Amino acid sequence: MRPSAAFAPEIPASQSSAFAADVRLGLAASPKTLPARWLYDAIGSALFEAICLLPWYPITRAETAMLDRMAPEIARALPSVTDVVELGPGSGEKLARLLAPFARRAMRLTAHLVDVSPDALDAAERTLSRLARVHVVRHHAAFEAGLRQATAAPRSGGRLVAFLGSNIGNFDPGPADALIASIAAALAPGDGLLLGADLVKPERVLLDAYDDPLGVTAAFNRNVLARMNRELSADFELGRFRHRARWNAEAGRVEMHLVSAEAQQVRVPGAGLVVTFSEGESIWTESSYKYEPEGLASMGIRAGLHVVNQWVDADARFALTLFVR
Ligand code: AVI
Repeated sequence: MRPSAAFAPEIPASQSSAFAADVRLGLAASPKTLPARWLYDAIGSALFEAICLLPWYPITRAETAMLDRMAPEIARALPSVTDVVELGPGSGEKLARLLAPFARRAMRLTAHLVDVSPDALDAAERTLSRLARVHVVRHHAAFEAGLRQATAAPRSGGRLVAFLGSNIGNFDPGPADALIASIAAALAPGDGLLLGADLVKPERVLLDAYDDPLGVTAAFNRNVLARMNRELSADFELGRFRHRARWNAEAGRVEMHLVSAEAQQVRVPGAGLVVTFSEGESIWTESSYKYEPEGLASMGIRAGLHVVNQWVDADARFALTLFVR
């Protein structure tokens, strides 16, 4: 069934063809996969904001509280910063807290927001409007492309790149290293990188975080099927797919899957595909890597950065690491 006009979002042609290309590649592969960035349309972004409020998902709360405590120290360690780039700002709430002590200085700050979701950019821009002397520049792009755009812009002082919320965890180790290396390459000597990342914790705690009892994460995951229905005229029946989170201890990651409850065929005309599922076969929709504090420090060091400080919330098992080039 096609979506009613009221729910049909405006999709730029380049976005929808990139989605179709990823769906074509991912659902024809074995195992079937989809890049996690497609979880974030308007509904997915709203569901992710709801996940951040859940008692079982500690990342956002822990990091927000740490930023409130540590932002003045971070601002003191980077006295010349006038240009802040955040990759994946979400609601912008954490960036507002990070920027508060910077914005109290006399100089004008430029905040570059990089996100694939226009809804997230709208929300973050609204949140930052409460800070005086902060000029917002939006980059509707994936992280690497947005980073290139943001760092090509002229700047009057030092630069801080904020990569928070354990967004790094959604990258496999090779691409994660490559992204940190690109960030490091965009920094001049004295510029900073603030990396917020989730740490390994007991399996039960991780499974509750990624398969919460309210079913919000399940809805977030299943929404990518609904998105294929809306944007690619697919005929996925959402009830025939189960949300599954599994802790892969060897790889150090939580995986999200959509598991076909039965053998079935699904048509995805917008991607030129008919997809066959066997019972129990899954689409792997996201990996969330979990780290040890030393591993996070090494990631920056491998990219030529120095660790200024690392703060660990021992209860939530979350780390903020400040690097300088
Ligand atoms: C955005 N990202 C860091 C979240 C995570 O924890 O991997 C996305 C998420 N997936 C399920 N719950 C939250």
